[in-house]
Amino acid sequence: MDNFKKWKDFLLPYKFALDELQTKINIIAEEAKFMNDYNPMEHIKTRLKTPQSIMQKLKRKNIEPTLDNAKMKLFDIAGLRIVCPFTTDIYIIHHQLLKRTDINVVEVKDYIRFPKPNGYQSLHMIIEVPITLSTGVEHVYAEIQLRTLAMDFWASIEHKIFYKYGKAIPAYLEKELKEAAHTANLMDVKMKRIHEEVKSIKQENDDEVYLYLQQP
Ligand code: 0O2
Repeated sequence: MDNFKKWKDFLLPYKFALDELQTKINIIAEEAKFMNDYNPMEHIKTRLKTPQSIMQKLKRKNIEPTLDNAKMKLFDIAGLRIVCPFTTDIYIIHHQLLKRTDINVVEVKDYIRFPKPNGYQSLHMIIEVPITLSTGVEHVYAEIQLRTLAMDFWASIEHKIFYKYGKAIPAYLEKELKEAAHTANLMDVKMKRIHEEVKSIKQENDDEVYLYLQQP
């Protein structure tokens, strides 16, 4: 079998897993909008790791770069990122995913409560998705990353600059990176507080209008 066909066959179930997951996540968002008039997700992004990136990751982890090892030892070949307005939304979606019976949550890495040393924050969920193919059911691993907009801003820029830089980052830059993550975190906290205050002002106004309308 030529190399291209081999990779195409290997990656196909991961693509299907992403298609299925995306549909499930869209339904969660649609239902929330319908029930609460609020969407806990800003945007969703999916990506399949490239063959080159799969092999590089195996080598980085000192694992022999074979397709079998990729299948058994890498859990983020299929990746889905959910970017939320607020941290509270992340944990709400996380709980909804934990309750589902059509996927199996294998591992949760909470880099929000316990950020990485460089300041990276996100909630990672490794899940197993059953995919029904003509040949039978295949169980495929996928990684869901949940982040706020501020965390995503930090992580996306950091990924461009440093992630996989391959060398030790100078200490003063590492410190600045951490400070930037802290600033992103402060912004999350501030925006959440403003949101809560606006909600309570709106509630007071609605209550006043209601009482006014109740008057004889
Ligand atoms: P890419 O290019 O995004 O695909 P481990 O549990 O440590 O053995 P792993 O898989 O490295 O193995 O787990 P981890 O730490 O949960 O990282 C998984 C993914 O999270 C990474 O995938 C990144 O997408 C993201 N990530 C983790 N740490 C950082 C970080 O410090 N900065 C940024 N920007 N992203 C991070 P890949 O395959 O490493 O990279």
